[in-house]
Amino acid sequence: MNAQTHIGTGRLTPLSNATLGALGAAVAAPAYERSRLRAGIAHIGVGNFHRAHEALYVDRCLHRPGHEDWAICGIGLGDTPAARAKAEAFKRQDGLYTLSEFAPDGAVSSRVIGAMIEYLHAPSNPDAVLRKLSDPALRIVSLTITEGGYNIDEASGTFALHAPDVASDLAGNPPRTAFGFIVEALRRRMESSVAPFSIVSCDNLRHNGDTTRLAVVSFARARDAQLAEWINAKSSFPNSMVDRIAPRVSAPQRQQLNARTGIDDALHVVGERFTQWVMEDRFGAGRPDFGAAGVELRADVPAFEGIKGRLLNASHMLLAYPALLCGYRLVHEAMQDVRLANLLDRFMSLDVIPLLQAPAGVSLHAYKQQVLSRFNNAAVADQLPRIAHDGVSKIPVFHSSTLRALVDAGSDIRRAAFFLACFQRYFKGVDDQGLAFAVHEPQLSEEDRQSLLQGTDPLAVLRTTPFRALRLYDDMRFASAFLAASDAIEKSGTRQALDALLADR
Ligand code: CS2
Repeated sequence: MNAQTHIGTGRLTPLSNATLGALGAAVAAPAYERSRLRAGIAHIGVGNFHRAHEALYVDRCLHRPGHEDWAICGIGLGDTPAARAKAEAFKRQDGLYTLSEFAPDGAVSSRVIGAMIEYLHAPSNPDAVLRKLSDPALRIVSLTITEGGYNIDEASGTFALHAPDVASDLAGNPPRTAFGFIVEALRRRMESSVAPFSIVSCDNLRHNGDTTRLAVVSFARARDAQLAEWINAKSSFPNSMVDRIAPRVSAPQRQQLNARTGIDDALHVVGERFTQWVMEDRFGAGRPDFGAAGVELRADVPAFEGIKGRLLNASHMLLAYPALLCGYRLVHEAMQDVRLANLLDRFMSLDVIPLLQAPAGVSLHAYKQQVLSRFNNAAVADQLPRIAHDGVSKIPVFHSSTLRALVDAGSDIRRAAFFLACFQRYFKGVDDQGLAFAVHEPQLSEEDRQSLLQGTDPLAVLRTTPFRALRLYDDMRFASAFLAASDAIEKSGTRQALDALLADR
């Protein structure tokens, strides 16, 4: 292969182990010897977020001595043409890809991440995945399978054994879900007296480690009670708070960034410069020196999860629906609209912060300001449809505790009611100018979809499965604030409804 192609010649260098030594100065490359690495971590769900976050921390670890056994084996569960194309690209590029980070002033820095040394596409070869997860060298399994992917029924707080893919895995078919793979691999490990791996959730769930334990142990119990006990007693499930905004990368943006680095990378990912990972130090089977790589190992992770989910993620959701209705499609553009920026500021200051306990050393006011300025980062150009996606799974996670507390305490519920009224209107898929946007709600049940589309129940969204447990439709004060907000949006449009909300202090 000819690796001698350079920026300026118009030709880009293909990315693989063979070309790593020939990359230009515009990009940093791994300084460790990849051929000496072994996979100690398997990651299920290798999306943009994982590649811009955990893989970066692992890459830093691999630059330290004694870390050869901690590389990553990526595992993809998706069975779509796009998922297959991604698996092909990982193979072609030897698991290598570029990460470009944007500072608030627009400065870009790019580096090639070498942490992922293997990639297994599970639907093509489930046995290979089971073999990998049963390998004693594998000591951590981490997950980004989305907030809805844990199959927890919001109302009962239990793992939904009847979900179709879970039921198929439990019936003894080749696994399709993360739980099917993890539990079968743990069974093999138990049988051959190999210690279990630790399981690290990197999704934005409340108590994500405890939730993962609940899901894995419930799945195992449905197979074999003894196995469930073994996993519960021997495996570790550290809670962690993960944070980095990693937008989708469009084809033109990828081309532009590739032209800058001189690398023809089909898997280029981007992120803001900010990154944070706070994790409990509970790894029964060992871990890399995460602390040296910038991970904060602390015991008070739930407090961090609380502030991150209820301030940052909740504000993302609160921004996305009214902003889409106002006609915006990018986060930083919506933030230039002072109404929307004020809505977020007041929501965080007045509705959420009084309910939170700050972790030691953290100022909630400073945290709020940082969230606002991160959303304002124009270079990141995050997409509102990305945030709006799967609101049915995400809103309950990030907003339920706040909603519950505001209603119970008789506090001001107008911002919360306006938010949910915007969410209900969002299902129409048309903004205030009459322009259409796509609505992606993969977890919405058919029954809920029908009731939202019929439009006969003015409180429909409050009665959908994810919100039913909160019984907001039964709370007179909330229901009437919700109806008032829906009416105002209907009559005068989202902007004016928001103006009225903000004027009325
Ligand atoms: C976003 C998150 O998906 C979402 O709704 O809020 O992806 C967010 O960008 C990250 O959690 C930031 O850490």
